[in-house]
Amino acid sequence: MLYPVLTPSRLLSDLSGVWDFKLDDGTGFSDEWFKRPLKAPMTMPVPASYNDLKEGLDFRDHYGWVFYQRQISLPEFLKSQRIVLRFGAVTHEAKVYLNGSLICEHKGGFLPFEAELTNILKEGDNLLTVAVNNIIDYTTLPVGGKSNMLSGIAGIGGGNENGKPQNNPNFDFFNYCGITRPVKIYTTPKRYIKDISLTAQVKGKDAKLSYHIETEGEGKCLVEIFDRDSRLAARAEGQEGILTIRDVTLWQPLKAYLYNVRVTFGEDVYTLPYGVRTVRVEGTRFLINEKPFYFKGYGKHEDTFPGGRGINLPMNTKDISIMKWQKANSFRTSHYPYSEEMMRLCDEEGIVVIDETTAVGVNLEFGGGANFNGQKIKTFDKEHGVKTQEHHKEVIRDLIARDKNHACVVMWSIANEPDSYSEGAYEYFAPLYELARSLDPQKRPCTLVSVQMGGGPETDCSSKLSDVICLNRYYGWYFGGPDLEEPEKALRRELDAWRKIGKPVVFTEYGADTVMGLHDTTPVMYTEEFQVEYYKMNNRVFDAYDFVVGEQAWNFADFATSQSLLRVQGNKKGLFTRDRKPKLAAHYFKERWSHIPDFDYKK
Ligand code: BDP
Repeated sequence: MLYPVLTPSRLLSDLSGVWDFKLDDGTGFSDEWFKRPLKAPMTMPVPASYNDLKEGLDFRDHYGWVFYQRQISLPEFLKSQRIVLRFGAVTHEAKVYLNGSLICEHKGGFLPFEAELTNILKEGDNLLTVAVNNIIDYTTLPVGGKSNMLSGIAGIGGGNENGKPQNNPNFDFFNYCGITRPVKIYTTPKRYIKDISLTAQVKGKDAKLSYHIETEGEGKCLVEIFDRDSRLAARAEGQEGILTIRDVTLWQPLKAYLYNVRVTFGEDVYTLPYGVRTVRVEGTRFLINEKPFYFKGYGKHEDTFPGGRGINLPMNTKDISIMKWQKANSFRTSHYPYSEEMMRLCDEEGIVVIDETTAVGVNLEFGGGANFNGQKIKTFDKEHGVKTQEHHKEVIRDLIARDKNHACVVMWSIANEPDSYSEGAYEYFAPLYELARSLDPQKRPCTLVSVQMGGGPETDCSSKLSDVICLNRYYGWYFGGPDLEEPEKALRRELDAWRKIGKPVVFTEYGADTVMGLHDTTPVMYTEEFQVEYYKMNNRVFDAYDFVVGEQAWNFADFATSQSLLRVQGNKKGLFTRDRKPKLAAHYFKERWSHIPDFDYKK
């Protein structure tokens, strides 16, 4: 799927702004709010999550539908063009109406979707209404349940019944919702370029690029590649073929280099920035451009105040600047695909990305299987367990369609902390890996991110399915903390077991909650000193194992969650506060990572 851009043949218009907005009071659909202007609407910025933008729990914890509305009109001179309405993301489900008629529906809150407006736009004003649903359940990704409690992370609980229906997320981040990414209208000629796929092979100094152009309609295709100085580097005709770039400049972590691939098809022109690099796993090494790479970085969230999960371009830029200050080179898009704008920025800045689906919470074992009111249901129980597999496939399809050309993406994460160790897990996951591998033209490595209670290589189906073993481990925090000695031994024992399967291991999460400003001479839990000691212990162990090829701290920054006894106005495991001020551990990692090279750290 192509990102909408302005080109000599395509017009682009951004519908960001203040829209009309209303929480559904239960009559939104029966009274057909989408048919006429909303009565007594509030104002609401688009794009943003709505939850923190008006005061009160009823608003923040609203359960169900909300309505967004505005008028749109387009200039007459666009009549000859194909006109497309495009949403970057609407969390979690959308129904889009134009002049009172449903024109498209979409499930899944973190990937783009489109509706063609070409023959349905009227002259003058058109009423655009978007109904947005924030309900999560056993069929959605992320997974959640319904409760009458005002609390709950993954079964840790601790809330009070208040009788109102609530989302009960089976995951540890606030269920921010709304139209969270840009809404755009773009045009194309009637015969147009639908999609572009590129794969590079590097031979000596040259790169061979296999390309495939999908078009609507027949015609001639021209593909030209320009270097950064706008010099033609390669040229070919036809919808598919091979281009040779001589003396190629590779895209490298932290040394990005992007070519511009310009495709011309009849009247349509589209330009795609493209970095040439290779990636593969060999034995216990993760090779980028054939050199062993070491992941230094974090799991992140798209989470800022007050826009929630709404796109925040300045913060994205700031985050990458901080990463570079700290000598990090990578992050994981925990626990959902990030905005296309962030992915393009990572291509530009040379940040390496593990690209994750929305599959978080596919695990009903959290809290001892007591989540969702203590029902003790097995995750893959045919009758009562999760019903996410079909949607999971859709998400994988759409994610790869969106991100397949990004140089920054070096691995797909199929899920975060699923129940990958109990009955039915292999049968659930094997087809998903197969699908990802068949769809990705670049054949990137695939992984899933394993939860600590899943045990080791014998029980976790990741050991069979994944190219890289990704571990979320909390030795010295949830497991054994505040003691760090016994947890260190346990971590070593676990790594001794993983060594036997001969695959690279990346720690995709490890961390300790730390409230900025709490200090002590003895490192006690929640102080900044404890966080540093915790990381020193874990990192010492990682350094002792040559097949550990990466460390991604949990989390880059503090972030919002549901309320519970273990969450102090959110999750405080950030190396940085939510407004990006460094804790002691941020300085510790800056020092550590300045001594760890991006390549050849472990020979
Ligand atoms: C892991 C989850 C992550 C949580 C983290 C934590 O993958 O989303 O935020 O634990 O507890 O289980 O901080």
